[in-house]
Amino acid sequence: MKKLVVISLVLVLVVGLLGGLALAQGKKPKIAWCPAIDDPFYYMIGKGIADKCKELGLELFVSEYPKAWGPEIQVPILEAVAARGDIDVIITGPTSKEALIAPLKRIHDSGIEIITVDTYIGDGDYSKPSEYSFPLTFIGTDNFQGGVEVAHHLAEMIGKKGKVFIETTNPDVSSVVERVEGFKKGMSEYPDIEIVGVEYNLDVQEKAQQQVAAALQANPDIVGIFGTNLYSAQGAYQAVVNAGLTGAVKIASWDATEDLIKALKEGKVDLVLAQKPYEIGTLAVEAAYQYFVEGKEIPKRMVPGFFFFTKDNVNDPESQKYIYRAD
Ligand code: T6T
Repeated sequence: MKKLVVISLVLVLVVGLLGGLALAQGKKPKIAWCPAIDDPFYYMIGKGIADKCKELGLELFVSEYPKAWGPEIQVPILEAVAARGDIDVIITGPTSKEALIAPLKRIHDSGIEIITVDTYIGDGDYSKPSEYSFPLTFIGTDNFQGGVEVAHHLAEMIGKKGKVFIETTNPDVSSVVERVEGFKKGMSEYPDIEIVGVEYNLDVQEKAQQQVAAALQANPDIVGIFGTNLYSAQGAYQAVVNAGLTGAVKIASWDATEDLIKALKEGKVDLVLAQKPYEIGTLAVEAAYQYFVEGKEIPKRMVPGFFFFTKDNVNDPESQKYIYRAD
């Protein structure tokens, strides 16, 4: 009799435990998408997120698209989203490697999972314990490798010699920092190429244009420019066009906006690196689904590739899918 009671108790416990587990694993998360900035790249991530949420039957809240880049604008938006009380996971692109650690940690500690896309916090290695390893995962381009490859393409285009200039956004944003580092690494293989300057436009296209115009005045023999993101690149080629140097100064640009693709076709830009923002978005939602619904462990880093547009492939039907079109 005593044995029977014990067995029944154990059974009740096991069934209860399994039930609890099933509940924990079965919950469909409510997702919040908090973009870092109002731009075509982030629209494409948002489109991937929205499509995947629809496919998986997940509820989605989308915050405003900030009009400018930076923690001052981003943090209040994130905090307001967390304060809603109905969000299970926030997908966002931290606008600073350091300044976003504490605000995101507070949100995480309040019970909301964090997925960072495009940019990361700390050194981006969430697999080893640290003050910034709490996000579920980081999903983004291999920016360093992209920077290296851009350097080799640009070096070829300028005959492996001459002065080049880098136009970028911020010194503390993981994506563009890696692009600059990769570019410098790639260019270090060419003894006759000199990087004459790096300017930071804080993701403002007009500022990028002014900075490149000033750089061209200071160094009239610049032969190549690397614009590390879409506003940097769009500002850079406009400055070169205004200076009447189209074709003489080669432009390597990052981000396949319709503007940059048109400029490539017109010969105002010479290279465009396309990231895969739509895929970044779908992967983020799949990760949230697998974690919450299927109870799976999520890889701490996922890296969709990139694609280079040149004047030779820009009209290929196969290339068109890489253009950022959020309509
Ligand atoms: O280049 C992208 C993104 O990868 C970067 O982190 C910030 O700028 C963009 O959003 C383009 O404007």
